[in-house]
Amino acid sequence: FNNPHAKHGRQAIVHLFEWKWNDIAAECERFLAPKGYAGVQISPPTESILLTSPWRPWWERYQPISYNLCSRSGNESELRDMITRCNNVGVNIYVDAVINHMCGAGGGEGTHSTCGTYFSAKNRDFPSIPFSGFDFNEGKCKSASGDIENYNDINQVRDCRLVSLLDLALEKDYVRGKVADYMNNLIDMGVAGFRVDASKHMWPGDLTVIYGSLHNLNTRWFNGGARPFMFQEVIDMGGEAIQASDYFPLGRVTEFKYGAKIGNVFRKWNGEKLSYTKNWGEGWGFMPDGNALVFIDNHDNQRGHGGGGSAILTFWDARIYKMAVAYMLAHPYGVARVMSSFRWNRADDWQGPPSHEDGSTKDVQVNADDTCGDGWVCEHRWRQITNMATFRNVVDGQPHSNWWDNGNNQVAFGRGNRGFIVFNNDDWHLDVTLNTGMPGGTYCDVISGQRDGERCTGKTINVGDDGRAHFKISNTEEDPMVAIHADSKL
Ligand code: ARE
Ligand code: CA
Repeated sequence: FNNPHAKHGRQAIVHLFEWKWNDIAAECERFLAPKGYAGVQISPPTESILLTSPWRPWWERYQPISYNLCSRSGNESELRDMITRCNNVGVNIYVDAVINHMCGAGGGEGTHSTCGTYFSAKNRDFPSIPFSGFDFNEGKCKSASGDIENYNDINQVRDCRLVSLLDLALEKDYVRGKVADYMNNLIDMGVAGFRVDASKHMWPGDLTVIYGSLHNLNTRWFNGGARPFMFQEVIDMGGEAIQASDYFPLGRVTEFKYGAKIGNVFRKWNGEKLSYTKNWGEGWGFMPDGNALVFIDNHDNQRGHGGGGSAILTFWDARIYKMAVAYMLAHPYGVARVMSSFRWNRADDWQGPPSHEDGSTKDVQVNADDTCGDGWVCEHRWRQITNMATFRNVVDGQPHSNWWDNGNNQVAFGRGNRGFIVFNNDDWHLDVTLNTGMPGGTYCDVISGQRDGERCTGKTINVGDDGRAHFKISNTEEDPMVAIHADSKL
């Protein structure tokens, strides 16, 4: 369950948060495959509650009403078409699976769902699956309110309602079977794996049984016997009864410490310095490399939900955000996920994706210069980030090497003889000759530009036959970093 089954040596996953299936299909073909992204994490594809107060919040999708594949992103045939087209160009699809719960206890009764399916939150009745009162943990939960009140009580965290969301009795064979049917339907359509939402709130033993009944991946696109890639969303910042390690036997786990720490480093908060990241990864108390799914921000903590706090970097802090994403993509630790967001009014963290008056999601607008418009941020298309996703592919399998730092916030490191990156996050110039470990020649910096045939649209870096190169980076540059790799050699 730990293998993302990426094709063609591709490495980075991108979360196309709230994108419509048709846009994702087009993006796989026109951008993700040519640029070398390995896969896409998609928003939950099931039918969900439809909320109007506040108006169509993004989080309505985390409240399933049925397992019909009919959501704000599109219908089942659009989903199927997208999975097929992305697979055909070697881009994997990973589904955000919301299987811990259904909608909130106060979700009401009626057909206010994304495709009009009837449900009753009050009676715990979801007839289209069907789930009824017997299929929830009401009897099992011991908290006074029925909600999770104490994160240090393991039983509460797993058997009570997360923010009032009706908690499924995953110990029941019947419920496990319905959840597995839903996931198997997607596997058979060709998805490569799942982000398992709210994993902390499910017993590892229950998940073991469910995962055990999942099909192998579809052999139209994957090797026989390939198991789905599973990554569990578990927020473990330390100090709680439930730990990320409880989920290691089940696959990869989100490493939330990564984004929180890197935010402090690049913001220079709490005495952190870039030079302290020489032993970044397990040396910083993160989980074992083989278990980690890493990211700078996610759809929750970029807007103050979930874990991480105010240190989390997002596109709103574009300059240091690009540096942090570049650092993640250059560094060998973990499976890396890039966030792709929409803009929202920051006072209203609930605001859903760019939408028309009727609540339907807008198409993603792509500009002539490859950036996006109409409210879509498309961080994954920012040149610095796209080119570093390519860097990660080029240096795959190479060790972290040739570390240099100035004792402050200027650092550099390489990846064997395939790539080298230099950062200047100090308030003064960087001017230094470093051993890059790269073969001699002229390289194009993939941050300020990129190689275009024989020419370079950005800075050029000359590496001597001894592997040494001179780097000058002003602290006032738009992007105070330089990166070169084997494929950027002129
Ligand atoms: C919304 C409303 C609630 C309302 C509920 C039901 O905001 O007020 O009670 O609906 O009507 C998302 C949103 C929620 C939203 C929910 C359902 O973030 O605001 O609730 O959708 O629409 C914990 C979990 C972790 C979870 C975070 C957000 O452990 O799994 O909370 N993250 C995932 C998703 C979210 C999603 C859900 C789960 C639910 O990524 O997008 O919620 O499907 C400490 C703990 C963490 C805890 C964190 C925050 O750090 O260690 O475990 O995370 O605090 O409480
Ligand atoms: Ca639960």
